[in-house]
Amino acid sequence: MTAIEDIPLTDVTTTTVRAACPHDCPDTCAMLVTVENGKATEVRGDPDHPFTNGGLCVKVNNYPDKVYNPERLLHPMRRVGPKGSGRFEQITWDEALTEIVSRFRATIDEHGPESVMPVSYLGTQGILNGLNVGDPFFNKMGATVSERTYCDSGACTAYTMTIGATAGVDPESLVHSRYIIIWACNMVSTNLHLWPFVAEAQRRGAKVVVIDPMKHRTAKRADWHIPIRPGTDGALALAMMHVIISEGLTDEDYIRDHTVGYEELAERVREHTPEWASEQTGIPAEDIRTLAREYATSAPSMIRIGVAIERHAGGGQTVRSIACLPALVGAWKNVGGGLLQLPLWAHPVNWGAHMHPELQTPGTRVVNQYLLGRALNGEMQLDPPINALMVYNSNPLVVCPEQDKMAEGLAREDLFTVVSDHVLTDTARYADIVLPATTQLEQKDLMFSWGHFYITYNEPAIEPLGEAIPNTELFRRLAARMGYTEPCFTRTDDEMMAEAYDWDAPAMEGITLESLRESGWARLNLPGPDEYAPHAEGNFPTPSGKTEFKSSIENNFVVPLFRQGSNDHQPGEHVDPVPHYVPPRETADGGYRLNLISPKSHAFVNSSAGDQDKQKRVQGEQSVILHPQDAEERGISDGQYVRVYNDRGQYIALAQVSEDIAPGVALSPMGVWRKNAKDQSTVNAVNPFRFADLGNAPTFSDTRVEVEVV
Ligand SMILES: Nc1nc2c(c(=O)[nH]1)N[C@H]1C(S)=C(S)[C@@H](COP(=O)(O)OP(=O)(O)OC[C@H]3O[C@@H](n4cnc5c(=O)[nH]c(N)nc54)[C@H](O)[C@@H]3O)O[C@H]1N2
Ligand SMILES: Nc1nc2c(c(=O)[nH]1)N[C@H]1C(S)=C(S)[C@@H](COP(=O)(O)OP(=O)(O)OC[C@H]3O[C@@H](n4cnc5c(=O)[nH]c(N)nc54)[C@H](O)[C@@H]3O)O[C@H]1N2
Ligand code: SF4
Ligand SMILES: [Mo]
Repeated sequence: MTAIEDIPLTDVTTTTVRAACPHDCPDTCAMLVTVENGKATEVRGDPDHPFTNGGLCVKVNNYPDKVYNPERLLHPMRRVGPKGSGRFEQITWDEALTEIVSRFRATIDEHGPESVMPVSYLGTQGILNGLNVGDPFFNKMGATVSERTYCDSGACTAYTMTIGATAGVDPESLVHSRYIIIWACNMVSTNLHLWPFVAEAQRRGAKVVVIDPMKHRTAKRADWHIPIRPGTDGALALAMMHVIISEGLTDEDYIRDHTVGYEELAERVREHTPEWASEQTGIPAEDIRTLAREYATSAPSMIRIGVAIERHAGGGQTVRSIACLPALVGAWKNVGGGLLQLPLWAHPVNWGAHMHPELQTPGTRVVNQYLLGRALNGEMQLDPPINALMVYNSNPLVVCPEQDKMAEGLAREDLFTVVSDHVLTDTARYADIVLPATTQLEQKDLMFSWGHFYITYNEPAIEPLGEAIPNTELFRRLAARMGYTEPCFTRTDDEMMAEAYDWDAPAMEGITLESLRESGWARLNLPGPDEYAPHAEGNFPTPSGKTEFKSSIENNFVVPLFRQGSNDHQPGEHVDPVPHYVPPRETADGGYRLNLISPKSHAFVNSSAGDQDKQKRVQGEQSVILHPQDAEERGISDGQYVRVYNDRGQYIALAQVSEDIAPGVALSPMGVWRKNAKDQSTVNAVNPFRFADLGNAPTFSDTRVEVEVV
């Protein structure tokens, strides 16, 4: 074979392929891939895409390194060493599939299909290869339904209860906002391509406020950073409403025409004075008044909530309260006014065609992945126990809480585990069979977005490496071996793509698969960002058609998208229909005095890229940021290794002492692999398994720890 450098320049065929970043990130960037003689040499952002605007990010701009990583899994493998050792031997696809299917069949025969459990999330966000790719297969099997609620499901429940499943504000309309509150979102790291729209608004005179325990990259660019105690945002929102109502800053016409339950809300917030909220949040009462007044009197005023807003006992009610604010002041009347959570709801994705919930046996057991450690190690006393696990698009050992219980469960000799991934992740090391998956450059897909109004087409740029296959092909092969004959199990990628969206929906007018393939992306057929004010005249997709201060949905629920389409066992327990305060669950009384939060890393996407050299260099090792006061009390100096611990577990972290973090709060970014950590455990070793109040959301920010020098 001729080495690339030996080929005369004139013989090199260079093409540019239109692709899409696959990551679970609101930006869903349009990528251009340079391919030279069949090898991808570069990725860059599409300069014509209004959101991507020519740039990718530190997580992805060396994507070819991920594709050609020498550690890539290129063949199926079978475990030969003890679980967790990472010792495997190469086998053929035929051997792998035969073994998987015979082990699945054996446990189904002996214990029933619920003894098999899939574990997956958003390793790729593609409609074909992402969230729902395995759902039809496991629904048909009757396997335990995997509830996947660790990202925004509590916020989705709360948001839907209040204003319905609406797209909310077009992120590009933010340039028109005059007052922007960025609430629990580190945009410059996690939603980078939205920042230029905020910066443009700021240039035009808008005030940008960040509410966050950490003065992070985004907060440093804001006009006002308001440090808050984690998990107390609900108190702040209620007190803002108290000020707005008691000082007559409401929009009476908007309230009369487009809301229900105002009397009950006004009654509820009467007791929630700024002084009361100050005690909960640590924010001076006068600052709370100023924030409420400025927010209510600037038009258009805008709130961007991050996913982190839901990660504590009262996360759901917090989002309920925040979602009431725009209607209270009539913010929705203007372009650039209102609330931005998940514009995903603008995308008419044909979810049913991907999940096939009708294949599910009614009454099938549901187990939440957030409890996976307990489900596997026996503490949940499941009957039947989980004897076979299939993991794809996820790395649960890093992203789920109670990491030690999970490691204990995964090490069970009687558990048969299959993992499909790009590399041998922490979870894959415990697998009995590992399967090689293609990366985005080797597979075809169509991308929705949870951060903007564009659909993006991902054309495969190169041939699959080794024997890697896309998830779609993996489930076609498995279904054939299991003898599943429904038409959905033999669909080609092109056929799946044709079903991906509801092409007849008004938002899809003028968009076809052919046009998408040609141009790489298209904006949904909605009014432009200079005109889009979806709720200027109300029209909320709630039962009443209004913002529901008092919700007509009075039971807790999980959006079916997060549970393989299942609507079983719904509705959940009764919920007070008027927003109220739910304080953090864990307090200093237990002896662990620091409130730990574990938001996203700057250089990883969840745990993805956590093993890539460049990203590891940028991110550094597992760290913990402490306020100088807290560090001094414990005799800790910057750069020292410390032990972070509570009753659930511990990990070793490099201490960073900084005024940027609020006193009493410790911050450890998530995503570091156990394999790369000092004592083989990372921040999720200490996080709790308990849910928040709505939508079975996680409580990663509702954790108490102590820290000591090692
Ligand atoms: N670089 C990078 N980008 C990513 C990801 C990644 O892993 N890395 N992951 C993607 C995914 S899956 C998601 S869900 C999004 C999430 O992105 P974001 O919504 O930005 O969420 P986080 O980064 O987890 O947390 C944001 C901020 O919330 C703060 N915070 C934590 N608890 C509380 C609280 O109780 N109240 C308040 N007010 N603030 C709090 C943290 O200090 C942090 O600064 O990012 C996406 N983009
Ligand atoms: N402490 C703490 N924990 C958290 C969070 C937090 O903020 N703090 N955030 C939570 C949130 S918001 C989220 S979204 C979850 C994320 O949880 P996950 O979605 O599990 O995220 P990743 O760890 O990135 O795992 C994705 C895996 O899928 C693999 N993958 C990527 N593409 C493909 C593919 O095409 N095929 C196959 N088979 N595999 C592929 C990747 O290599 C990677 O190993 O983590 C949650 N956990
Ligand atoms: S991770 Fe997000 S910001 Fe980075 S390239 Fe992908 S979509 Fe864009
Ligand atoms: Mo997420």
